Amino acid sequence: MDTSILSQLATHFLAHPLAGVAILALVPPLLAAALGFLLRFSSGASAEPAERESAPTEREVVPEPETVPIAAEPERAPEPEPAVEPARLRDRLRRTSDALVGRVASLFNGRSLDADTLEELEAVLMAADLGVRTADDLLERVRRDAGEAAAVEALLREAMLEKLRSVELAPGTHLDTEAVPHVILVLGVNGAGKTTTIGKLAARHVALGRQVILGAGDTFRAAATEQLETWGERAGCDVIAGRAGGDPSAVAFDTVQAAAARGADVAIIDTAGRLQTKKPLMEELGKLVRVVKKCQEGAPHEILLVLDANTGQNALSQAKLFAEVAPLTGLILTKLDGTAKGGVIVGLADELGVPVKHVGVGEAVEDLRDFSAEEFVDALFG
Ligand SMILES: Nc1nc2c(ncn2[C@@H]2O[C@H](COP(=O)(O)OP(=O)(O)OP(=O)(O)O)[C@@H](O)[C@H]2O)c(=O)[nH]1
Ligand SMILES: [Mg+2]
Repeated sequence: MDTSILSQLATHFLAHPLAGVAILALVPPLLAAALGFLLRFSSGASAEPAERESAPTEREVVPEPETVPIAAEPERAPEPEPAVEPARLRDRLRRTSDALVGRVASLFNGRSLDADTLEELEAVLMAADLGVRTADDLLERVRRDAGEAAAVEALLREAMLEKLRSVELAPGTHLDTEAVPHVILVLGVNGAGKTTTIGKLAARHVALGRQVILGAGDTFRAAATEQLETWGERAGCDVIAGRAGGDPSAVAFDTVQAAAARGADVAIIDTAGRLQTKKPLMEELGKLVRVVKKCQEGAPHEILLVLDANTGQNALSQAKLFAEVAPLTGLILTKLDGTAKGGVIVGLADELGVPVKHVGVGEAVEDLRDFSAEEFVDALFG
């Protein structure tokens, strides 16, 4: 624009009667803005809005675990977790393998199949927690079919595989669901590993993109609810809890209702585990199953019995008692990593015929394995 035009405009503006008022009104805010600008830069303050510091977000109120950096950079994608190689089943089943296969192998080391070695084999099988019936059956097969010492191990392997195959699920179906919500009841005596197994199971369903709700049906022990809540937090799922000492059936009912209302895919209900010989517990569990049946058609879709492999033959008698109060749909045998009594799984398969869904071979989430007869026998026999 021509400067002469600008100077003419300025002259007209200044000659206007309201020019002084306009200048007086504009100057203070302009000065304040300039001063503010200078102060911010001279103090080295960041360009973040002041409200960020005075009003912390919810995330900042909850203390983060120490390993999580407080000033995370939002725009950078998180580093992928290094894949944890799950421990080999063979390593975890080492003690059972030694007690069963190891002893059979050393028994026949350089010896032939005769009355003496057969008697010793009987003792080994009886001590391997297979159960009397199963041990007898295996011995009978060796007598009838083995012919020579060198064939015994392969024959035992084949016979055990056959028994275990009758209780395995089709590969890839272990976490299948039937309905929304798919309701799972978890039973078992004190310390069998119910709550831990529920935590692992929940984490596996969540990893498949499913919404999971847990029910703290063990209302008899205060710590039981806390333990389940810890697993719930870890797996990223809600926990429905009741009053301490309250009615476990009411918690089971609330859990199924909440799962249905929230559109959850899976509801897993924990239960108390007093000794199976105490009648009231069994009555309580019977009632709980009836209540869950009334909540939703088809529920419970699964009733899983958790058994501690360390209890050996006792696991078999526990299973028989639980089967009387609830129609068991699956077994989970835990703590196979720390016991020589894992042979009980063959006895369970033989005498109970209830599918073995999972086996627990450690305390981490990835230690809850889908049961496969072939993998199991391979791990035992090497
Ligand atoms: N080594 C090993 N430990 C396990 C396994 N499963 C569970 N445990 C441990 O066994 C202990 C008992 O497990 P819980 O899950 O509390 O057992 P529970 O059946 O809920 O016990 P109650 O609530 O008392 O009835 C815990 O220390 C678990 O970490 C497993 O597969 N291997
Ligand atoms: Mg528990």
